[in-house]
Amino acid sequence: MTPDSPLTEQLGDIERALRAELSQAQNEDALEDVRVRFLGRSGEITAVRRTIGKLPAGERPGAGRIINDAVAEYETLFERRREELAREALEERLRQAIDVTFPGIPPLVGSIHPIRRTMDDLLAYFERRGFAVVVGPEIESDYNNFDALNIPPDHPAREGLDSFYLRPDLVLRTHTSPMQIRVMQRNPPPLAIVVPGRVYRRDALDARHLYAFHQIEGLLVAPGVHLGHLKGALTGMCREVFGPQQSVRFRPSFFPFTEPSAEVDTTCPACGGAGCRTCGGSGWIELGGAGMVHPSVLREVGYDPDVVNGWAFGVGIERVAFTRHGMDDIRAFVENDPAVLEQLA
Ligand code: FA5
Repeated sequence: MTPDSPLTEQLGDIERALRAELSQAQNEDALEDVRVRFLGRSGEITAVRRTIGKLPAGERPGAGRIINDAVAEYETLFERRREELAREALEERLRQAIDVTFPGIPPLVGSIHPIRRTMDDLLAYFERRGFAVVVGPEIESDYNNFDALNIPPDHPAREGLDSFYLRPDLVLRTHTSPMQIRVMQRNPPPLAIVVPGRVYRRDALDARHLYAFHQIEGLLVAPGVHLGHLKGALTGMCREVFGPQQSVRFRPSFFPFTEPSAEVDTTCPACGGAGCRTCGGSGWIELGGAGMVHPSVLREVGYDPDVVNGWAFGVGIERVAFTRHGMDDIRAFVENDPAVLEQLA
């Protein structure tokens, strides 16, 4: 400050500098720094006030008023900048909290699990053909699960290794076939039923095996029933869920409760039949077992095998669903990864 500078000009310079600094200040702390430098006890204004003493006595009150007016103006500038910063801070917080231009998060929509859907489709196929749907307990007597099905006590499936025993006489059913016994014991022939349900086995987990999985049992008992009906029913079932292009084969096999017996295979969905790890190199995936109900089983429930005969099948639902969706590992159904389930929906 030079003694001959007019006071107002000097205050004008200070105001310009102050405005510049205020516009640079981005928060409360920076604002406070500016205040100290301009209005603080050792700030610029104090320096200006000190010069009043050097003025002639008559000019001092006027100079004091001019300075006070200027300070009042500076205070207003501070206040405006403070409000501006507060508004900006609020807007920033709101921007972070709700950006109305941001695409929304679509709600996750659930879907029917692919196992349930395949089960429903298989049941619907048989219901349309007059089969009744029945369900039964997952805890079974070993009589229903084994003995009544002509599975002798020395059969490997009866050893604890393959089954989960709860008591010496109670087992988590290893297949849906014990429902054949329950239904036939309570109902006279003819009958046509399908039984969906969960079954349990001590199998080692791999691309084709779970230790809790689902089966559908089918049972038709009436006079004159033959293997051709069974083959037709299962071929039709496969066409329904896979479409006509999928190959299905019937392979002679053995079950103690059917004679003759067959296994139903389909082309491996992972390799298209070339052979891969999923199908153990065979190119085929086993869907289920089937056959003509063994006369011993019919006799066991009080039916006369000379009057009625029947066919039965038990199909693994996971295997059907996994073929249907062209998967390479059955475990995906129980891992329940939402991304995978969404793809299958
Ligand atoms: C049976 O369970 C017989 N009760 C089927 C049957 C019923 C035959 C009526 C004759 C008359 P098997 O053990 O093969 O058979 O099993 C049938 C199907 O269940 C298999 O073909 C397969 O599709 C499925 N399955 C078997 N074990 C597993 C497993 N650990 N994980 C997933 N699916 C399995």
